[in-house]
Amino acid sequence: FDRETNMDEQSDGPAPKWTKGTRILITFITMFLVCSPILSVECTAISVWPKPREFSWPTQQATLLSPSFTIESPHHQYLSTSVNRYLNLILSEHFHPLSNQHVNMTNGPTLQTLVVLVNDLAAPLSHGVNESYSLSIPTSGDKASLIAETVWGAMRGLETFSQLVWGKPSWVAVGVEVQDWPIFSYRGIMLDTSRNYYKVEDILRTIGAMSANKLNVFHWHITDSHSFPLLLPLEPDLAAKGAYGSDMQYSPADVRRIVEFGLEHGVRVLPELDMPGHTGSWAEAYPEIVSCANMFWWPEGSEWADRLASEPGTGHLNPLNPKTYQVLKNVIRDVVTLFPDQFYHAGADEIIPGCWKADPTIQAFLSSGGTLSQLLETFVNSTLPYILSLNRTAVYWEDVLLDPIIKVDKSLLPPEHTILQTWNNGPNNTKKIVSSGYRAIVSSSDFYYLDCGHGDFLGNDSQYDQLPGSDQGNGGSWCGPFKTWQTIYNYDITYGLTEEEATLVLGGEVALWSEQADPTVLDARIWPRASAVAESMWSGNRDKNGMKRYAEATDRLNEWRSRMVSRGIGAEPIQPLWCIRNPG
Ligand code: CP6
Repeated sequence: FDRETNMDEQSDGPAPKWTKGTRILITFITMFLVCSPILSVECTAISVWPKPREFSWPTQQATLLSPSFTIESPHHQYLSTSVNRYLNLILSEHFHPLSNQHVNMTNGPTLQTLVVLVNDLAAPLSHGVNESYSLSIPTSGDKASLIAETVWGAMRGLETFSQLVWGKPSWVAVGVEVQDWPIFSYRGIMLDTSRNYYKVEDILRTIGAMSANKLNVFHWHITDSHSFPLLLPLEPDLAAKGAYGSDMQYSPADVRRIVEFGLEHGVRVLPELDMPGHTGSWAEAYPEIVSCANMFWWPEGSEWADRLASEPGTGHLNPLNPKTYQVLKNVIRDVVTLFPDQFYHAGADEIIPGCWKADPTIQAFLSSGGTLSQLLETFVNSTLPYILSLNRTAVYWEDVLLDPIIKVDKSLLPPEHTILQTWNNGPNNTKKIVSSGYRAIVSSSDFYYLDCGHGDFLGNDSQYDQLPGSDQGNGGSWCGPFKTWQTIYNYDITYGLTEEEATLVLGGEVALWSEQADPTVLDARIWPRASAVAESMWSGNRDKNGMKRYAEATDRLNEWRSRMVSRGIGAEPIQPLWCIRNPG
């Protein structure tokens, strides 16, 4: 109560000549006047994250939200679930903002209803679906209205509305007009569940938080060299033998729950079973189709690149073994059955020459004049047509086009069915991808990798190794410095592109690789830094004059981080509370 009304700053304080009883009485009367809805007072801030494209609140007015407030909406399998969830949240959240802002509390009618109208109830959740909405909360009358083209846009608008409500009793901003739509249609987070296992609840919590940040693609890097946690009906041995344990698997029912939860939150689930590299875990079930999986040491003279995956025994599927494709046919079919999304992530990053070369049949192929790129081409040519025949658009890591040694000929990658995801070396790679006619998803590791902050397994190249007293070679930073939220926020994913090239950039994605992350650090590693990418992708990182707006964003991000915490997301602080209480 104190914080909402900020009494200390409002009243001049009682005159000392009055008795203690009178002072208390006056204090109570003042508190009543200040907090009753008839005065203009310094009150709590409202802030929306990500910032809407067009937001106006000229009167800075607020009214009480009726305790019997309701949301009226057309019936829809996922929208109705979402409406119920938001209604419960709005009535129970009572968020206390951290800082103060001038708000005119009106004595108008309480807000009774939010009416939701959707033009096209049938549009499915798919890439490029219209997510626009307009929200109008008038100063008179007791109804607000939310109009959206699709149910997915309506969900974005419900989130915005929920952020315009605060306090106990609940106040809601009125005289608000919002027109909102995203800049980029692909706004994602990648989570690696192979290096360390995450429970279904951790994934659901992440998807829920994504939705609150208007992020719309959960890229699930399910399998890798370290474990194979996905139970596939046609190939159950892969998880039975390759998971960390029977209690560390995702069953088909788990997957359905996650996909369904995504739909209820307007978040697509994009599956990735990385291949042909990063498949050491497959060797537990099928040692005959994986090369180098059991290579726990590297020969004298190996290039550093031979170890770039920071893991011994990374494992590569053998493109020359017909058995590989028998297994893959089942695997791909199962994945397509489990995951309805139109995109299918086919992996194909970090092929390491030394790993393929460890296999005798591959050795023979290379000795008789075959090339490493031909091996990858064989692999892509034996899997991509099948993926496309199942009506999917393939997403590959950029390496298939840009790796200096092992890449495929462009003719094997039809641009209308292939999207490339960058991760190396900043914006130049994006330029190479889009100028070759491919659509791009940008995840540049210099900006968008959320892991790091710890020493590596290789013990090389740390700036700290140079410091006196350091245990040389025992530090290291295998993925560069920790990325701050500002670094993430300020990154322009279409930097250096022509206008036409920029249209091929679908959006951006931050990635949490899990060599050094697991559920104990999940929320704080992702939030609020993924909120930075969320705003940057939704409404940009610049103000109306084209200036970077991270300074203005700081106050809102503080509020938003605090609201996320009150919603059960363990987002880490970006500043001490002192800075928020002492602005400027
Ligand atoms: N695992 C897989 C990884 C990485 C990639 N793919 C990775 C590479 C470099 C850094 C961080 C992560 N751990 N399968 C690259 C896409 Cl810095």
